[in-house]
Amino acid sequence: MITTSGLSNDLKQIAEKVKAGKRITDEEGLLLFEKASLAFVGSLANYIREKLHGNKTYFNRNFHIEPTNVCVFSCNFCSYSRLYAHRDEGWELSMDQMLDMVKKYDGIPVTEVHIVGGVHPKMNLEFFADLLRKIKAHRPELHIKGFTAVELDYMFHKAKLNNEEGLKLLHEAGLDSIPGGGAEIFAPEIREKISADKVDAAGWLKIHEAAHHLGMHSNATMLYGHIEKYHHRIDHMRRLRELQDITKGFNTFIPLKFRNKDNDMSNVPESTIIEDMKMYAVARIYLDNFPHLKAYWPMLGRQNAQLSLSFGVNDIDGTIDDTTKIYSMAGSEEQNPSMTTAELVSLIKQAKREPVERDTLYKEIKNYAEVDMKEMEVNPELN
Ligand code: V47
Ligand code: SF4
Repeated sequence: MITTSGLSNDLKQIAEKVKAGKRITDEEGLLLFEKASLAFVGSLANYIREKLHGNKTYFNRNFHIEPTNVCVFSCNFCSYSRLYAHRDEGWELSMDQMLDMVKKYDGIPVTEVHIVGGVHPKMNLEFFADLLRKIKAHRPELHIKGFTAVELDYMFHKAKLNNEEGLKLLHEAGLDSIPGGGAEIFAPEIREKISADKVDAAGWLKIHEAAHHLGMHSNATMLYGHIEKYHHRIDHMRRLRELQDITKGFNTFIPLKFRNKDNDMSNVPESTIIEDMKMYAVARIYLDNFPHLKAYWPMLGRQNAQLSLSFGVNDIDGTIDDTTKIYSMAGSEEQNPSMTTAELVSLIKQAKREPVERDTLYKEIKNYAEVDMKEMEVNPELN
């Protein structure tokens, strides 16, 4: 229920729009950030979330491969990468090491591998196409979500291919979908200050558009809570909403909270939990054409991810199994991000939501609403 008594007329109008299923404008989005209480945006976001998904809260069983943290770029917020000149301080996985990581999951019912890393000048398109073919030869049904638009842009330029040619080649080699990373903040006046040298907004959007035209789905992120202003966040989401109107290829929007440990922006304070929840809620209200909103728990911490389920979020990513370092290196409280299925299910149930295991494209695999937690502890199939 949304109560509107005591609200100013402009906020009342937004509530009326949301109740009628109408799209809000940029100005209204900005007003929500600037003027609305957390309780108000939360109730609107929750109304939309429950209209779309009821109590269902999705997660998947996944693991990451981070091929390298050596990177030709130098984003100021990144705690993870090492420049090529300092590559002895970083890691570079060989083909065999990466295939061994996949083989470690033989017999374990994971459905997705997420491949993401630094942009290494020697790991080129052919190398990654080969990796994809080898993963698929070993485990054809495993969904490969791989390579941010930043990694793809660099690979395609080096291989002298356009986006369509490069994506087609990788898709044929086994790439199923594209993660949402590298978007940061699209507005050039902020992008130039935090990640000046990598693909710009237009380039990021073109890659996702080309992927959607090839029938591949993708996600979109936004790095928030640093030097950007609210209007930059709205600008970012507007560009995504416009592309989604055309292609309908985005599955999920993932706001990523800036973490400030050990990077060149360590002097910038991190956002408060109120700001974080507001970010999720406004995203749920503004991005009316995005089916899903994800809280990525390794970055936000599991308790805050749980809280976000009351602020529009209907997905908390997956088991991860301690296979990512991006956030632990940036200061997340999740130093060894790994959750069993039982832990994820219990986290969702504590928030009085309905845990549903999904695949990457949101096909439902199992609804855990009626599964007894005691049975989960003793049945390895459910863990
Ligand atoms: O683009 C790097 C972010 C992203 C920091 O598609 C940081 O399902 C906060 O995109 N503080 C890569 N964020 C990770 C990513 C992702 C993660 C989970 C799921 C999906 C998906 C995509 O990590 C980068 C950047 O925005 N990042 N450093 C930092 N200090
Ligand atoms: Fe490289 Fe990505 Fe880190 Fe930027 S965020 S320096 S592109 S690894």
